[in-house]
Amino acid sequence: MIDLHFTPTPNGQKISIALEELELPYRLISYDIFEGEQHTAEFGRINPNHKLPAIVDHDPPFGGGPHAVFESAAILQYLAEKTGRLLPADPRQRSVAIQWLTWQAANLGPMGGQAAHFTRYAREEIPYAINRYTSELTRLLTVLERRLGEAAFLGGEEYSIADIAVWPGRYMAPEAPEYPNTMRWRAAIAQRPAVIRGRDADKAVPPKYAQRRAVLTAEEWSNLFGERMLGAVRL
Ligand SMILES: N[C@@H](CCC(=O)N[C@@H](CS)C(=O)NCC(=O)O)C(=O)O
Repeated sequence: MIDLHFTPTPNGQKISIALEELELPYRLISYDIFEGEQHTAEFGRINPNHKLPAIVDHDPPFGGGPHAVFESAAILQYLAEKTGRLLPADPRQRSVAIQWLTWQAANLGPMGGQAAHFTRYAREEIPYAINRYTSELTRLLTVLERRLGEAAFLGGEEYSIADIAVWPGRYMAPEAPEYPNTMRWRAAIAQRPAVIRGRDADKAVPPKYAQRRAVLTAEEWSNLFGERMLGAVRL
């Protein structure tokens, strides 16, 4: 059994989708990050970075008791290696898939996150920051579009954890006809039964997550971006 520590955002959905694809039994443990439920010492022992998602595998392939994994890309890789699925067996193709998985974790995820922060959550409108991060996001989406113009999936001809890493964020974004290859790839993956089940893993998505421009209370802001966030990692 695997415990999935989860919040209903694209990062969380990556893992619920992978677990559904791999038909691994899991228990969903939901967190309200606006309420600061990720800041407990107990969760810090599972993820020292205090962010969702994280998993605890009670039956790791190497034995020795429960194993905790944090960072969505590391979790995807762990699950693919545990099952021998969702990563190409061919070493060259596997290397390509790992490159795109890393590209999402190191580029698209963080830059998209900053673009969302400055357009949706920032307490003051800072045109320089909005321009910087939305330009970088546009550049990365263009890189994605070009890749999906030369191959069916990010790793090549095989659907893999690289696609699962990128898909939830692109699915949440509005339709973008200017990126036809990305839209074709997005629609194809959206039809997979496991993707539908994983995407809807927690139907009780708080409306706060879906707002175009989020209006947070002082406590919610502190939990996500202020003193309460810092307090969780201070010794
Ligand atoms: N690089 C991390 C990002 C995790 C992350 O930022 N998670 C967000 C939800 S999408 C979170 O837990 N936010 C709560 C907080 O920042 O306190 C991953 O890929 O797992």
